[in-house]
Amino acid sequence: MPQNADQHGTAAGLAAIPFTRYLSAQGTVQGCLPDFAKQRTELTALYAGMLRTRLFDKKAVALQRTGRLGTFASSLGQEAAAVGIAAAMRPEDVLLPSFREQGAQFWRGVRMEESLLYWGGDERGSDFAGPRQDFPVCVPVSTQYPQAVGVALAFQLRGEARCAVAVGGDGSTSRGDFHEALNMAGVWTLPAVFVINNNQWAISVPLSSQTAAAALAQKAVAAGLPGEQADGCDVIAVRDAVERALARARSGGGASVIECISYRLSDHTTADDAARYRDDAEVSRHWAAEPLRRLRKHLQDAHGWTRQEEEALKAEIGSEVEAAAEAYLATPPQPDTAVADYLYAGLAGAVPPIPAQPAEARDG
Ligand SMILES: Cc1ncc(C[n+]2csc(CCOP(=O)(O)OP(=O)(O)O)c2C)c(N)n1
Repeated sequence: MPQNADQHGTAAGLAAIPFTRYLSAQGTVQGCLPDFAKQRTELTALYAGMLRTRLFDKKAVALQRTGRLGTFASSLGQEAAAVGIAAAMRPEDVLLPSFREQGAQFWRGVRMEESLLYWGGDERGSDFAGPRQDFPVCVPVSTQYPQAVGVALAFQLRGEARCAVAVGGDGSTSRGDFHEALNMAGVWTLPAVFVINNNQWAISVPLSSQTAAAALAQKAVAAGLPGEQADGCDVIAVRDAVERALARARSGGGASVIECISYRLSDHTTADDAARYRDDAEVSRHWAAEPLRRLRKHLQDAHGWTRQEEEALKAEIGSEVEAAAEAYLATPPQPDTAVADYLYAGLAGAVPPIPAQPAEARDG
């Protein structure tokens, strides 16, 4: 988190990179809240979206630990970024998520059991009943950015007022795809928003070993795009920053880069043990500023959020998560051949026969 940075102020030493935060780490308000954040209903919806993500996350990890789910990428501590991004989008926009944006997917209508099917290795989990045009989870790091350029170009060519929103991690900004995508989005003034979810780690690689750049948002500048930072544990800041970037893109102003600064409180995935490469004290420090606690404190102080309301919401979402897990566990598995069903329209004749090789070519 940049020190001596304030709302709409400038991160230390970065004249061109604005930084937005409305809720301090303690949940107190800084500056003047945007209109949506003055309304209790809006704030409780954002809080519910984050709680839904967290309770789902806990269940998914438990399912994996008991052998009933494949490897799972937790989003513990990153709920504000996911929910803030999705809350800023319109239904007709297209989300191109990485593998840690369950909260954004749920907000946009992806069902929890679909997500569990995906993490359970079932292709049907990517065939969302809800946001039909949203992209499936993207595991290859950084490929979602050039895909977003393609989507945004299609919107531009068709004259549609829609935007593509791609999300990736801090590590994803070290790959060529990221820079190529930003470059073309700049040249073609595309309606795209590139969100960097800077959770400080790319598996065991800390940010300091990933880049010498003082801010990842700075990487926008070379592509001629505006780049800014938001406190990624403040859902209000994320939604506000992404909303402004989307408004700009929708009105023909072109693409932007938003770096959301958060912290990955979990292991990288359930196949990882972060205790082997990072310090417990660092993790504990970040728990104090996590997104749910922050917004809950504000809801209590400014909107009279009660313990009863908290318990009722937890119970409601808890039942939703249990029902999704049951639906997932009750889904009959796909046949083994399904692995090829979603790769090619048809296999027969798709691969030309390999001509016989002369013996010397084979051996040499
Ligand atoms: C092209 C590619 N190379 C390597 C990997 C292996 N891999 C999976 S996640 C990851 C690190 C990603 O870090 P970051 O972009 O910061 O995202 P985070 O996991 O922190 O959300 C890597 C290297 C991959 N999935 N894709």
